[in-house]
This record gives sequence, structure tokens and C-alpha cells, in this order.
Amino acid sequence: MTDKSAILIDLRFDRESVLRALPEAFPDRTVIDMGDPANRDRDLSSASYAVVWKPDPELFRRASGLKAIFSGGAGVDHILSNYNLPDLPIVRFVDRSLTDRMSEWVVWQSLHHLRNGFVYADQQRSRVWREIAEQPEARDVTVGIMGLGVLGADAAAKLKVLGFRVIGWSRSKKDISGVETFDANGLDEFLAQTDILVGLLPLTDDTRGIYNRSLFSRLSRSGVLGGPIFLNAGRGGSQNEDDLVACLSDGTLKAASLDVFVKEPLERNSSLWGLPNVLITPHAAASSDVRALFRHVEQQVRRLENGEPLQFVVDRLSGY
Ligand code: NDP
Ligand code: OXD
Repeated sequence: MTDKSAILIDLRFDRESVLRALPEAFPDRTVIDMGDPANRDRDLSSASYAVVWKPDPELFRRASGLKAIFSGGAGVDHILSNYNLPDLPIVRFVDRSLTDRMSEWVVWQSLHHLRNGFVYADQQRSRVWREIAEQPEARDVTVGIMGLGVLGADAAAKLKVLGFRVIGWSRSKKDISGVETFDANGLDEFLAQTDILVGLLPLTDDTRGIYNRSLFSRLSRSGVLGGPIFLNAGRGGSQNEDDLVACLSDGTLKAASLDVFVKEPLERNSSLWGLPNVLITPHAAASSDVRALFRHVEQQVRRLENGEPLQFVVDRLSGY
């Protein structure tokens, strides 16, 4: 074991999950856990790899010997937009458990809106027994997914199993069996067919504020759900929250499920909390499983050390 392959951990996650995963992680390497106060002033120049989620801004200056940076999550906006990063490969977290969790959230929310979840929850609180006569089926509803990457493609497949018609939009055109896809130029055509819009885009200069009134007003208004529905589990920075509140209040949107917000935690005085047609989850759609994260990092480091290319490397120019 040499310090040459030392791994820095700076994860602003639930501390207990990190501590539970650390003992069995990286058995052959020196691990420097920045959550341990004993490492606060340690010389970090011998560390070769860093696993980070919203790390200390000084970390990359102090760890001058890094060969690669591993994001603690699938998204990398938390480091790309906030740090003066060295010119090193940045690796996203791509993992079955994270993908499954996200698809569970998308399916859960799509079914909640399809099956009148708000109405029945309200009725239960008032002890009202009343069946809604009209019950559209999943096959009557088109779910449009913005972002057909690892997460969007998996959510599309799982929605299809339930019978939803699924369409998708991404920067470059995708070929996914049974899913009509659109590239960047096909946005209007995509929106015009969409009853439930699912946001699974990364936050970049191009996607900041993309979910706004202009976009919401181009969604289909002729669907069986009685108005367009917006689900966002990508990044809050992609939504204009003033427009969102206004559109949810004036009927441009029928309802929304939101897992991500411009500012997190969502401020207590945000109007979104009080809207009866909004379901809020606290950036919990797909948390990273820390053990799985460490396994993924170990795998990638081994690839690098065996002379193989790293996987899931971020394109710094496009920002994801
Ligand atoms: P990927 O990089 O695999 O996919 C991103 C998708 O977005 C690609 O299809 C890409 O297009 C598309 N895209 C990016 N920019 C644009 C643009 N300007 N116009 C059109 N399409 C665009 O990412 P993942 O699927 O793994 O993750 C997506 C995001 O989900 C993450 O970046 C993160 O922000 C968020 N996330 C949220 C979590 C939560 O708990 N709420 C958990 C995990 C992730 P193309 O295919 O052409 O490149
Ligand atoms: C992620 C997240 O990017 O949890 O993985 O938001």
C-alpha cells in the first residue's frame, strides 16, 4: 500500500452512510476521509483520486496530485459550476441502484397523477367514499421525457411496461425501441404530444431555466388527464420557479411533482409548499448508495491503473 494511490473522500452526504460504507471500501488503498477532523490539516498532495459531493472549495488546490475526480452522484453541476477545477477526467456515478431508484420515482409520480392521487388523499382526510367515474388507462397517456441518458432511457422502458405511450427528447437523436424520439430541433413537436412531462436533464448553461412558461404552454392540452403535468427530478436550476407557481395556479399546468429546486433545501417561504396540486420530495428521487459508489470508484480506478479507459467521463465542454 503506497500513498500514491491514496483516495480522498469528501462527501457532503449523510455522515452515517459514509461511515457505514468506509470500513469495507478500498481495502488496498490509503483512504483520507475529509469528514474526519483529524484530516483537516493533512497534506493531501499525495492523493491520486478524489470522490466528492459538494466538496470543500479548497480541496482541489490542496490535492495537487489528483489523476481523476469521481462525482458522488450522476450529476456534476455541483462541481463544474462552483469550483476552479484542474484539467482532469471527471467521472459521473452510474449505477444500477441509482437508475432503479430514479425509475421508481418517475413511475410512482406518473401513476400518482394517472390514478388521481391528490383527489383520493383529500377524500380520505375528509372520510369521503367517492369513486371517480372516469379512469383513463396508462395507454391513453403520453409521457414525454426530456433527457434520454442513462436515467431517462431506463424510466422510458419501465413506463412502457405499464402501458404508457412514451416519447423522448435529447440533444442528439436516440434510437429506443418503442419510443418515439426527438432531437434538439424537435422540441415543439415533442411538447405538443406530451401529457406528463418528465425532466431528467442535467443542469448546464443550455438547460438552465428551460422549464418555463413558454415551454409549459406548448404542452398538450387535449389529453385525458385534463391538463399537462410536470415531473422534475433532474435539477431545480432548470426550472423557473416563478413561472412554475404561476402556471400551476392559472391552469397552464394541472399539477406537478418536484424533487429538485433552484435552492435546496426549498425555502420555507416558497409558494410551492402550499400549492394543493404539487407533490414535493426533498431531492430524494435517487440517492447514491455509498457502498455502490465506492465499488464503482474502485472499478474505475482499477481500469485506469490497468491502462484501460475510464467510463462515464464528463464532457467538460457540454457540461454533463
Ligand atoms: P446522462 O448524461 O446519461 O443523460 C443526460 C441526457 O440529457 C442525455 O440524453 C442528453 O442528450 C440530454 N441533454 C443534455 N443537455 C441537453 C440539452 N441542452 N438539450 C437536450 N438534451 C440534453 O445523465 P443521467 O441520465 O445519468 O442523469 C440526468 C440528470 O439527473 C443528472 O445530470 C442529475 O442532474 C439528475 N439526477 C437527479 C437525481 C435526484 O435524486 N433527483 C439523482 C441522479 C441524477 P444526449 O443524449 O444527446 O447527450
Ligand atoms: C445525483 C443526485 O446527481 O443525487 O446523483 O442528484
